[in-house]
Amino acid sequence: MPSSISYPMDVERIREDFPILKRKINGHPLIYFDNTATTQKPVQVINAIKEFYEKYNANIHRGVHTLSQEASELYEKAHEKVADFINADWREVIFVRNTTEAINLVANVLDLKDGEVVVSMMEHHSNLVPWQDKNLEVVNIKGDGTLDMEDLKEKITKKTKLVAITHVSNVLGTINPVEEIGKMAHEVGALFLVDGAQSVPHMPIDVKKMNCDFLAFSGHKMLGPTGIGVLYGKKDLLEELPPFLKGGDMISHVWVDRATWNELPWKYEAGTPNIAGGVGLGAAVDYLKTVGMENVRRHEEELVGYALDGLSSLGVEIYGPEERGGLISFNLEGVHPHDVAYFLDKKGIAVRSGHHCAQPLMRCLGIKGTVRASFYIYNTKWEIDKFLDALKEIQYGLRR
Ligand code: C6P
Repeated sequence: MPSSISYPMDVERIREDFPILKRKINGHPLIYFDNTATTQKPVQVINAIKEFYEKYNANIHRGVHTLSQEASELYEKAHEKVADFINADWREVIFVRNTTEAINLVANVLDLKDGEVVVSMMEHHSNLVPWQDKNLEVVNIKGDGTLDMEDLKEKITKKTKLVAITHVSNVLGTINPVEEIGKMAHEVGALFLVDGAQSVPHMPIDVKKMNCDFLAFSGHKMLGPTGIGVLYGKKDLLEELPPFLKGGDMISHVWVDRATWNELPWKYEAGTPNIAGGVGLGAAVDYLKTVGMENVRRHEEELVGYALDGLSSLGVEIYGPEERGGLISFNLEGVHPHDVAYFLDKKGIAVRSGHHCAQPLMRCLGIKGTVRASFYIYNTKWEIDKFLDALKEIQYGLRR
């Protein structure tokens, strides 16, 4: 665990916590630039899960025996850690499987009939498809990859019931002005949902400051295990809305013909949850807090600036604005993105290629896909140099 939270971060020290970074891929040291898809896990998270199964495994809220009590406490503590991380009340933190499930939960419990849902052209399918059976308004993006705020102003009207926008685009890296968008939504009496899949892992997040009604994010994109994610919702709203899934643990009293609901957050956590996953996410949050989210953001800004300079000098096509999260989508003229990714893999470099679950955005950009390099706390400029060298090799091969 890093001991200090000063900047610059001790990246070499951080790297020691990630066993997978010692792996060689195709004879080369692994350079993992696919952090937007999922991040690697430090030993602290791996050990927290291992320790849970070795010492505390039991079902929660269902037994008076010691193990069940301990497991319940650990799981509840994980909610508290996540709540503190985003400045929420722990009862407002619902554990789900991932961002996708969090957004689907909201889509299933809100009554959006006779109203409109406003989304943007840069949404991931997970914040688009769940709304497609509602009346949809889609906000355009500008040539530089930022949200068209004039179009947004026009599309948020008295008919709007919900504005659902991504905080950071997983393709363009665009950081949307969520505080401003939230104000616009609330002015017309609409609710505001933020897809935080690409922001919560990478920058300080304060739900009170953002004033969102819902925030969705995934544990596996912030050092945590897969299968655990979060829906934050304002307490008053969650108390008022109906439950989504029904069954064990989400009830208070049950008769054969009716039931009453448990208090938050359990009202929205039906059935046996991913207890070990929750504990693992708690450990991930502990780790990120030690590093410091301001430091995470600064480190990524530095890496992304360095990579952008390098990529520009190679003359590749770069998508998205200058001011961005820690990811870059690009294309090499005349080479299919999958071929670039395949070549990079031969050098031990993992990037994602394709449409990145954002097909409408690809159509809007007039392309089939991109290559995407995305960074996190353990990445270095040395790795970016290796990545740029590999791209130069591809360009050299094309010229021959
Ligand atoms: N984007 C990517 O490689 P899940 O799969 O539910 O954990 O996250 C869905 C999701 C929602 N919104 C945004 C902005 C996202 O980036 C993602 C996941 C990954 O870009 C996997 S497709």
